[in-house]
Amino acid sequence: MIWNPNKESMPREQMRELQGKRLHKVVDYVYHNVPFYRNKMQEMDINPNDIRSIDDIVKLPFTTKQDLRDNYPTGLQAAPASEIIRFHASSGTTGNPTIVGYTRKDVSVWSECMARCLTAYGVTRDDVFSVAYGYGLFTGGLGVHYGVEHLGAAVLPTSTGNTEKHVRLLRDLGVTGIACTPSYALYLAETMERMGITPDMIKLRVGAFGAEPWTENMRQEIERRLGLKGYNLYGLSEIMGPCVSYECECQNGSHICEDHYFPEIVDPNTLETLPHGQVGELVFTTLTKEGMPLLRYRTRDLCSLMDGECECGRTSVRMGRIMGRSDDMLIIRGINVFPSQVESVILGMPECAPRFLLIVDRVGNLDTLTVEVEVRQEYFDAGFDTLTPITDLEKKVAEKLRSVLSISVKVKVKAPNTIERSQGKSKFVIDNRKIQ
Ligand code: DLL
Repeated sequence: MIWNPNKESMPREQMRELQGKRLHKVVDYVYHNVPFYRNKMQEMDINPNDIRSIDDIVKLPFTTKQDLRDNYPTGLQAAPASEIIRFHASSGTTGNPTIVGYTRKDVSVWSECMARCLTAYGVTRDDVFSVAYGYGLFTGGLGVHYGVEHLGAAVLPTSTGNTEKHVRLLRDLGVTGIACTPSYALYLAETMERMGITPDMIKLRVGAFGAEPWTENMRQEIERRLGLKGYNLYGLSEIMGPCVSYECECQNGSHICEDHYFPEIVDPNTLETLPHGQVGELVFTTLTKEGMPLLRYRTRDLCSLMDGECECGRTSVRMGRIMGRSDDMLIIRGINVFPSQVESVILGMPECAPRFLLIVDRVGNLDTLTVEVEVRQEYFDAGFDTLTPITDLEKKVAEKLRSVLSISVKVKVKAPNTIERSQGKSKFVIDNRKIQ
């Protein structure tokens, strides 16, 4: 089944024509409503009339997360405040989150894309679907929730946490679909096993997994332990949220909702456009967004694009799995974490030296973050540990990190000069999860 065959299976020529028209419109819209874009375009000596077809996209300026930060909180918003009906926010690097405002039309486009995706997974009105992404500022919970309702299936807004209750609800309500991070799916499987509940005692058959990188091995393990078929779901808050792209039953790449989000792959160093098939940084232009439209937004995600009609009948360009990032962002339990956030906390604590190490691990299917930090020499020399026990300082740093990162962190305070110094570029992160 295809939810919107007019768009999802549109002949390529027609799609490019539609994209060209929409691109002209969105460029004209931001030119007149977002000073940031008007200034950039004037500097480059281009105006909306120079953008006539989708091929003209290469003439346009790029947008980065730094641009969003510099224009915090709503400097890139194009719609008037009265038209905004919702905000979401994603983690920033050093304090400021990225705020995204949505108009009613944006939320409706988003829900429709989510319905396309759920239909591609085989979800119908007869399903009961548990949404176990976090509800709140994160786009996962509400984004999928609205899609399930738009499709007409029944939504169970479980969010994260209270996993045993969740398992009981899955069993008692005969829940057939679930959306969550792949690592939470494994944690759920573990909880189920501990409770003595086997896959044949529940009715789950479809899983929508994303918000963090995962592998084919993880897919097989989740499928076996939960007794369902697991599909990839990709998205990012700056562009919309979940469902910028989705897998179909062929599971050969993820179909991009190309009538709304135009994809490009560029070389992250030269910013030159790369041909489909080559791995590079994924860049999106929103073609229909009203709240905060973005031109050539650099996602920092590395992947490749695939042409050609898929056996499912959809004609949209597909993207391969995310193979890494061109920046240092980590995704821990679905939360975006930048080493620079940790750095800013540590620099703000007089007891700590500006020397730290992040160790990411996966313990029993849950990601953990340990931060090792050195105490300053003067504190150490002053018999610091006898005055303030190390455990108190560890607790203090952990609390501060938790409030900035929104995840719990284990902190180990170490004696001066014990964290390894490297000759060249400092190595701040050890990621032991091996998920890529
Ligand atoms: O993670 C939106 C989302 C929610 C997607 C629920 C899927 C399901 P952000 O918090 O802004 O938004 O994080 C976006 O997460 O740039 C990728 O690096 C990563 N990411 C998202 N989906 C996938 C995926 C949401 N399927 C960042 N595979 C993106 C790999 C993913 N990485």
